[in-house]
Amino acid sequence: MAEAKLLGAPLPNLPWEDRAFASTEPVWRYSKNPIIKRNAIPTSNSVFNSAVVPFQNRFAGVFRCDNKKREMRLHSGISINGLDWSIDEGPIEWIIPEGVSKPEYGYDPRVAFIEDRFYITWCNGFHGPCIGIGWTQDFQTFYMLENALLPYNRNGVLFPRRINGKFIMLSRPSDNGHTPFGEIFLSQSDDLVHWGQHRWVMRGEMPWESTKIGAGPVPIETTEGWLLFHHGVLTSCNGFVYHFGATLLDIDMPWKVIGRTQSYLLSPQVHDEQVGDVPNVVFPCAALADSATGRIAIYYGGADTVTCLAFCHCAEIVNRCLDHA
Ligand code: BMA
Repeated sequence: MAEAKLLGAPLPNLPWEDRAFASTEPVWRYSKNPIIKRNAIPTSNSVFNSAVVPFQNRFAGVFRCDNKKREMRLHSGISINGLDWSIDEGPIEWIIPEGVSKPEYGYDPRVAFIEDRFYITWCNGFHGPCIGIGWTQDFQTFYMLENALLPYNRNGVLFPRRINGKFIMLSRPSDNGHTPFGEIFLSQSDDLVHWGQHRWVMRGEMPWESTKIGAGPVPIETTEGWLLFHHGVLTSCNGFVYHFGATLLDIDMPWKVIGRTQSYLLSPQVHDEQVGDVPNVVFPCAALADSATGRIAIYYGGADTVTCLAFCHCAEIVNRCLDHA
């Protein structure tokens, strides 16, 4: 089979570090993790599970900053190199349509550039967690839309383009607590307001994802299908352990799984992932990809406390999905 290639735009300033010579890992950590510490802004208790995108030859992002009252808030940020971030001290103030409730809280954002603007999806507090959606064009003014799906739901992730004329969103129906179950579903929309034509996508199959799974970064388009990184959770005697793996979805019918990694790609094995406010969590919310080189940089939260970076090659991950490795 031909080597899988990325179909998006080149990104010459993608943050990158080569795999260590002695390593054979498909995903390897940035040697200077964490890239964002818990106290990156004066009010923050922790900055993690955050989403970044290329923006005007630089990078922009929406960050989960839990404050010292332990309120979960979304903040906007900007970076020249994708590594050093300047995060606004105040949370995003949404311009909210008539009749839509102000978010009670917001966490675990994803950002997708579709057509002419950046869409943000996040876990929005609306009588429990549900999927909030909004947009910006400049990372300064943010417009909220109607909540996309009913409570309780988390991990709302948009595809970066329409498929068969429809906007497509993955989500993970849940409960109002620390949900002990979860499978990925897909919904379709003509206008990003009305969602339907729901499809079931996948459940956890392997032990590392046996409790629940959820979509991670915005899916990445490749010649072999959509590459989706997803988190997978197992329940140990000491609580949940969050890993991540990858799945390849059909390009035109993205509810169809072509292949997936049987082994996790990253699990919490180093200090920033094992020690923090919630131990043993790696939680990816964004990935940058350079189609010229096939390189991918994955942004993930470590132990619900800091933001970390890892790297991989598109073709190697796609091969693992197809080989069920
Ligand atoms: C999930 C979400 C994530 C978090 C994870 C581990 O339910 O709340 O934000 O990283 O739990 O605590």
